Amino acid sequence: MTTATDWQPTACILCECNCGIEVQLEGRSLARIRGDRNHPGSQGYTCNKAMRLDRYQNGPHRLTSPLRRRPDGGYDEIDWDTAVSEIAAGFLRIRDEHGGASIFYYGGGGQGNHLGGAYSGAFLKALGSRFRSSALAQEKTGEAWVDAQLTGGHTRGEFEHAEVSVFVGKNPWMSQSFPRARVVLREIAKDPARSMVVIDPVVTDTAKLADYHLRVLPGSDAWCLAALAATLVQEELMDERFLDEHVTGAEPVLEALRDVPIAEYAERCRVDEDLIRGAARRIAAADSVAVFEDLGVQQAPNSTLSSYLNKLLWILNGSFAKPGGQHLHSWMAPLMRPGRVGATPVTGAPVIGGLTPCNVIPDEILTDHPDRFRAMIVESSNPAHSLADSQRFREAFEALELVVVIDVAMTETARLADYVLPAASQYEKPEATFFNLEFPANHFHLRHALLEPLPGTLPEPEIWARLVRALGLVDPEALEPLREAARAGRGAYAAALMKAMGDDPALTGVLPFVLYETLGPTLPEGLAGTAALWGLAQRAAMTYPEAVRRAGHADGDALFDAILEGRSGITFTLDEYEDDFGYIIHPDRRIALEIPELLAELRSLRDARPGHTNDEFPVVLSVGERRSYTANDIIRDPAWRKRDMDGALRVSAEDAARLGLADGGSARITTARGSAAATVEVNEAMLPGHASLPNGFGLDYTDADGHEHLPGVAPNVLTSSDWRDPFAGTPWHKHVPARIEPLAWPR
Ligand SMILES: Nc1nc2c(c(=O)[nH]1)N[C@H]1C(S)=C(S)[C@@H](COP(=O)(O)OP(=O)(O)OC[C@H]3O[C@@H](n4cnc5c(=O)[nH]c(N)nc54)[C@H](O)[C@@H]3O)O[C@H]1N2
Ligand SMILES: Nc1nc2c(c(=O)[nH]1)N[C@H]1C(S)=C(S)[C@@H](COP(=O)(O)OP(=O)(O)OC[C@H]3O[C@@H](n4cnc5c(=O)[nH]c(N)nc54)[C@H](O)[C@@H]3O)O[C@H]1N2
Ligand code: SF4
Ligand SMILES: [Mo]
Repeated sequence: MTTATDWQPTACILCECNCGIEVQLEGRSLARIRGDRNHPGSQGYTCNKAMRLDRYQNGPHRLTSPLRRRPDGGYDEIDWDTAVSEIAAGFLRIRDEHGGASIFYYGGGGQGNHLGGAYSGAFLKALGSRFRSSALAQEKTGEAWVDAQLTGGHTRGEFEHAEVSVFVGKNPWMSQSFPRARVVLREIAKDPARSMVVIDPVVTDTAKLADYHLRVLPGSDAWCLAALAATLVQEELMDERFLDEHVTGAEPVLEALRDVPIAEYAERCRVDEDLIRGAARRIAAADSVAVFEDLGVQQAPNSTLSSYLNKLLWILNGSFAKPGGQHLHSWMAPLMRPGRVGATPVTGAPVIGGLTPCNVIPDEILTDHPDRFRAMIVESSNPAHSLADSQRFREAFEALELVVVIDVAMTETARLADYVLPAASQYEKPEATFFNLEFPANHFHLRHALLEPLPGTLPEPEIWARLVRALGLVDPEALEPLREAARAGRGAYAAALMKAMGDDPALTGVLPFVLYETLGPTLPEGLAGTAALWGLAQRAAMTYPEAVRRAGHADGDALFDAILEGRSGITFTLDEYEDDFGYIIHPDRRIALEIPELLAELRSLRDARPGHTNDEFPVVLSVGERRSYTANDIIRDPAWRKRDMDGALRVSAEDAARLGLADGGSARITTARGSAAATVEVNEAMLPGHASLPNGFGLDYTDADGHEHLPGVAPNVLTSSDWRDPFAGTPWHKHVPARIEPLAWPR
């Protein structure tokens, strides 16, 4: 038994770093929190946000009973058996009437929880559902499309050791995203032998530490990045040997870059030409270059082209497969299905990595098309708040025949559901994420439950198992031999599983369910939900045999045991730098540089001008900036914040003077899609003509005293699902043309 004073290892769930933390409980509250030094990735590091996790775990926002919607829009509490059987019957009916492909799945995990979503596939496959999406399809799919062609994998920079670190539309001081971000950024800034390049219109906390701050005009990154890459080519600063030995298709790319008019493009992105050339020369002179692109380009015009161009920086420098460079890496489970591209049933939009672009979801529902989506399951996500055009999304939800939401809280999305299923929180069940993106040492952290599930709630693996059972499509008898084999031991189990899947291929489709039902009961108390990890551990050991052994695990079973035992996380693969080449999927293990569609877009920059503003909407509004107290929609209680309580609209002093806005006053923001009122903050970091609003605001919350709160602006009342990248369909949240008018002066 643990006592109240024990420090228990777990992780922070507020961003994809999932820093290891230790928690002291008082009753059911996370009373004290500190960084866990034994965590192999974060090594004791946390940011300010982790200390506030009790506001996620406890509060009146927690759901404690399955809910069923009444015709009048209210909800009745129902028991789990009723909920499960009605939901299963509802989906079976929709499958019978319209086919399983009309059942759409969204989410599957947020910043801290991917284990539950690993079980959803069994239910969906059993029904014949084929289309799904998640937040990744409104940020990372353009980059994934580029990566699929270059290498077939996902790359990450090794900032801890890079001589030059480049951040493109990325503010890691606030948004983190790689281990120990602030420590690493400070080290880079202090070390005269290392440099930092930041491309951002805002003087962010990261930009303040930069040696080269390329303060682009919002939405002009393609021109800036083209000029940077062109400098490497035109000044002959490339690593020719690397290109000869490790790259194919370079010539057409170099040819396109030779044609780039650098001085003119510098002017178009409003960055001094000498600064661009200086940054390019610094990159060229470096032994190692690591690059991180994020939402500032991924959610802005020309986003897929910008992904391509920034990758040219490290490729032309040959900064791959060496310390401090850019790396491919192993996966415990890939976040997207790599390389896969298909099309959506109604609009034919690109399905990249298996994900339907978030922005087309309403179009796939609000239509008479026979193949439209008719039903939806949302797990651990709040799309009615986090996807473009909240209003249209709500209309789409209302047009669906059946909506089920699995969440810990009554969210904006849950309020549109026919059934809401209450999940145990991430501190009440075993959890893990597949944000395992590091190289050469890649880590995986299984967290054990700190607390019993809140009464009335269930962990997702159990929810999905009940739903699959209720479908009645898997014969429970057929699982009996596997149960028996599992009791006999792992070796017997593996053999029996192979045989069972051979005898009945349909079992492969519901594998996570089979593992949960048969291996689950033999696992240590409380860990049944980790059964799917046994399968993933086997796969990792087969896919990366040497790297897994080098990390100290003899085989898949040993890896699985290490995962169950390693309370602070483990290293699951340990690579050597040369191994990077082995992760390239092309048979020649070379980077395939030519992407004709994007070279055509690069050429078309010549006749284009950055910017989408007009007389009616003259300001560029970035909707969804990461700040010190934002964490997507994970914490609803506004009292978790220590400052910026209203999520202020940041504007430059010039714009404030021109528009008649006062610091602390309020303003009306209007876009072609919507309108909202916000508190104004005059901020010298902003460029004239550019304003910003944070993400994670506009969530309603009723506190324990019954007071209702609705702080800040819900970002996506202002965005339109039409504003999106032509390749990947990713939204332009950072580039919304807007009008800002004074509403009132501060009192
Ligand atoms: N504190 C906090 N951290 C988080 C999160 C959170 O909610 N809060 N969320 C996590 C998630 S899900 C994600 S995806 C990451 C996102 O992490 P980031 O992408 O770093 O976050 P943002 O602040 O959205 O955008 C980054 C930068 O883009 C800049 N930008 C705006 N327009 C342009 C442009 O036209 N060009 C360029 N080059 N830059 C531009 C902004 O000024 C901003 O500094 O953060 C993660 N970390
Ligand atoms: N305008 C604009 N929109 C944006 C962005 C932007 O910058 N601007 N950023 C986008 C980005 S990058 C992202 S990643 C998305 C994020 O948006 P979403 O994908 O909606 O994800 P989260 O906000 O993380 O929502 C997590 C949900 O999971 C629930 N939850 C927490 N723990 C558990 C659990 O254990 N089980 C279950 N079942 N549920 C749980 C929470 O209550 C919450 O409702 O927002 C996107 N939307
Ligand atoms: S918010 Fe991210 S960086 Fe901060 S402690 Fe949590 S996981 Fe670590
Ligand atoms: Mo994100």
